[in-house]
Amino acid sequence: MTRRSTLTRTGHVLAIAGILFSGATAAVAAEPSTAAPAAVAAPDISVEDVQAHLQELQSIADTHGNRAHGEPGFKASIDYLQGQLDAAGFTTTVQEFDFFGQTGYNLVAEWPAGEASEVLMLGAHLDGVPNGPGINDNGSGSAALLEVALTVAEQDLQPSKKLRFAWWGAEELGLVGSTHYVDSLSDEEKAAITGYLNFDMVGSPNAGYFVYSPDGQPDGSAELQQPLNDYFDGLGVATEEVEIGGRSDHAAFADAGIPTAGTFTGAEETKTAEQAEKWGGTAGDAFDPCYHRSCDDLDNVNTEALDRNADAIAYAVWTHVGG
Ligand code: DPN
Ligand code: ZN
Repeated sequence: MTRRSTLTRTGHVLAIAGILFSGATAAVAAEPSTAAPAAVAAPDISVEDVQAHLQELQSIADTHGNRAHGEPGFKASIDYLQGQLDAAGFTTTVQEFDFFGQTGYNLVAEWPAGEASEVLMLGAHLDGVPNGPGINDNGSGSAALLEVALTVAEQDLQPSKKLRFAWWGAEELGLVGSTHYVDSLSDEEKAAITGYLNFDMVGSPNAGYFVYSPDGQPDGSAELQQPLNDYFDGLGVATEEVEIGGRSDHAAFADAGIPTAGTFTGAEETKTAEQAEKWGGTAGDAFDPCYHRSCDDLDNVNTEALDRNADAIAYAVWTHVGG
C-alpha cells in the first residue's frame, strides 16, 4: 500500500478545513472480532463482498478514466449498483437532474417489505472527483451500503419501517444530488422520513473512528446515532465525535428538519499521536493521504475500517427497524 505524507489539494469546491473534532466518547482496549454485540441479531457483513463491489468501481474507473459527475464512469457506477439491487428484489428508481450542463443521477432503492408510513433512509455519494477512481471517497461508503442492502434482501428482512437506500450524484460539486432529491419531496414525503444515515469515506487507510456529533450539527440525532456508537463500543473501539456540518449529503436532510447521523474515517486531516495510540496507524500522516488524488484506488482502503463500518451500518439498520 502506498502512503504519502504530503497532500496535494485539488481545488475541489468543498473546503473541509472547518471540520471540528471534539473529545473521545469511549476509550477501551481494542479487540480483534468485528462480530456484532450480542443484543441485536444483526448480520456480520462480508468485507470480501464489499471489496468485490470496490473492485467493480475500480474497473469502471479504469475503463472510463474516472467516476465523476457528467462522465460515463459515473453512469456506469449507477448501472452496476442498480443491476445488483434489481436482481436482489429492490424497487429502484434513477432520478435525473441537470448540473453544469450535464445530466446527473441519484439511485434510490426501496425494500418492498415494511410499513410505508415511516421511512428510514441511508445514503452515500457515488460520484468521485475527476482526477482519480474515488475508491475511499466514496466507493467505500457506497460499497458498504450496497452490501448491507443486499444482505437485507438475502435475509428477507421484514422491517418495522420502509428502508430506503440512496446513492447520490454530484456530491463533490456541492451536495447537488442529495439536495435535488430532498427538494423534490413533498412536505408529506419529508415528514415520513424518520431519519437519514450518511456514510462518506469509511475505509480511510490511516483510519480514525469518527461518529457524527448529535449536538454539533443541525438536526444531528442522538437516538439515530446511538446504534453506530454502540457497535463500536461493543467492539472495544474508541470513537470520537465529529462535526461535519454542511460537508456531506446529510446536510440537505438536516436542513429539512430530518434527524441525521453517520460515520467517517477521516480525510486530509492529520492523525495525532493520541489518535494513533488508540487506533493504530501513523501519527502525523493524513487519515487519507490520497484524498481527492489519483492514488485513491483499491490500495487506498483499510480493510479493517471498511469491515467495521459495514458491520456498524448493518447493526444500525437491524437495531432501528428490527429483524
Ligand atoms: N464530503 C467528503 C468529500 O467527498 O470530499 C469529505 C468529507 C466526508 C468530509 C465526510 C467530512 C466528512
Ligand atoms: Zn471527495
